[in-house]
Amino acid sequence: MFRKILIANRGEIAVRILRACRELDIAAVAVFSEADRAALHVRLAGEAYPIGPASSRESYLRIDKLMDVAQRSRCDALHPGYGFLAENPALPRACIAAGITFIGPTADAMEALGSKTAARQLAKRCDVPTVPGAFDPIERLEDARQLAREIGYPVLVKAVAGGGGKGMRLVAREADLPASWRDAGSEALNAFGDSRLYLEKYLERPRHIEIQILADTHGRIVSLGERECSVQRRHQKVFEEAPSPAVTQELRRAMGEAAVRLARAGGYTNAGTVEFLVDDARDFYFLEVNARLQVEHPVTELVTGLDLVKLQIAIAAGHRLPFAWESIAPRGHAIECRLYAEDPENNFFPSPGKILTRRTPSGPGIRLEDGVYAGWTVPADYDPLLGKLIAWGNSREEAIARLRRALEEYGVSGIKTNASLFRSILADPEFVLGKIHTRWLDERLQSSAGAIPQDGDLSGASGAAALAAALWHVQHNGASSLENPSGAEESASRWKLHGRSEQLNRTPRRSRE
Ligand code: MV4
Repeated sequence: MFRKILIANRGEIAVRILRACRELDIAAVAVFSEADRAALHVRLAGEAYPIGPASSRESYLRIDKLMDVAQRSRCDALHPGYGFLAENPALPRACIAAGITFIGPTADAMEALGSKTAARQLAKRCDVPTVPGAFDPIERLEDARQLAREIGYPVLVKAVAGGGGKGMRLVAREADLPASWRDAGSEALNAFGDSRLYLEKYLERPRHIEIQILADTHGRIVSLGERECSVQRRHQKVFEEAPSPAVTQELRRAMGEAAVRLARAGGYTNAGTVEFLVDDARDFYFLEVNARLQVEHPVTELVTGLDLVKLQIAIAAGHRLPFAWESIAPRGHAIECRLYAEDPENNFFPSPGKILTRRTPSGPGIRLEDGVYAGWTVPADYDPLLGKLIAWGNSREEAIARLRRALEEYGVSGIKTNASLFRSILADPEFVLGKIHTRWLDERLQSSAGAIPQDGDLSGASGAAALAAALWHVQHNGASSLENPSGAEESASRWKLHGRSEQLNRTPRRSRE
């Protein structure tokens, strides 16, 4: 086993990996940019070293600096987390050159799957269904036009180096193809340094369902089942759950077998995710492979009882997976929501800043994975993910009820968060019935623009009391006496409304009542 692991990441995922190291009695080394000097992952690590200025280009993306820290602190392994360099084959290559074990797939496997068209070819070769479309990059617009005519509109123009919706354009008719082709190409060049494009038939309202796999270095590959990730906002996942309300045992087996075949053909090792689109007929189509641990891994952990980070470390150390995939069936149900420092009332604009107070939920079936603390300033330099709140229940209904309850207990002041969005989604009858698809949330937000039922809505009876309480406070103590001096508090939960009415009851009788 390893003696010391470098954690080449920040935020909640760095904290998650630190915890696994601690449980395994492996020393951990954190790295930090100037903006993260006081970050939680730095405080929890036994050792931490600076790697440069706030800009991730000059810190978390600098392979040379990471290798320098790893060698000087005598690490024997490196965990990349997700994002940053996690899927960049140059990182495992640099690790090999430095004699450090990379906790993840090989550079070759990353390369084989990093090109979307190469991955589609691989899928075709091992009988994994793909969406109709190109299997090679398309160089000329004329060829794109030809193929689009054959498969029929609408088509989706995608970047060969893509992923996550960047460099992607939906094209409804031939007249729109030239402009979309140009735009997608320049966006892809900008985002990936690679302007190559291809296209696929556009599926209208599929579900986005992904299979978690684990592969050891001795040839055993197992599927840990699916995660349903259809609730997204502009290609950003908002909710993830396991199992999927749409997946039957037969479909789970078929998708799991397809994912394992693909991983085997790609020479894949360690933890990975195979993404699929699933249509109403429950036909599934391969989309892409994510060659890393994913943000939403905890929902799989909660329904399988496995610790994916510890398993990643064990696999990298050459251990054999101690189970067969036939033995893994999901138990109960888990739902995760991603807590962002964002303003839901201002188009989800990032809302970095100092966290004044933070109340964390707990109780049955609740897990909070976050990387922040009260008094810390969320930097504006990175993705504003604060962390994740995950609920487990015996049934989907119980998991939803627990997540709803935990969101009432959760509260942060000083910055805005997107927590009100989750409260409203969890109350949506369509979501509760599991009738969701990849465009569900965007369509819902569009149709109710500005009318998202906010928790803490000031129209109801308790809302009126809360408003009265707030006004009373302002009149008697000035605006600065409010919990929320800058008006930057998230929408009040019922918990907070209750707290305010208590405050109101404690005040001297003479001025009211
Ligand atoms: C698609 C698709 C429909 N048809 N491809 C989104 C990001 C990347 N992983 C691939 N994605 C999709 N590819 C075909 N042929 C739907 C998505 C998709 C999506 C599209 C629009 C709005 C939200 C979406 C969420 C997930 C997936």
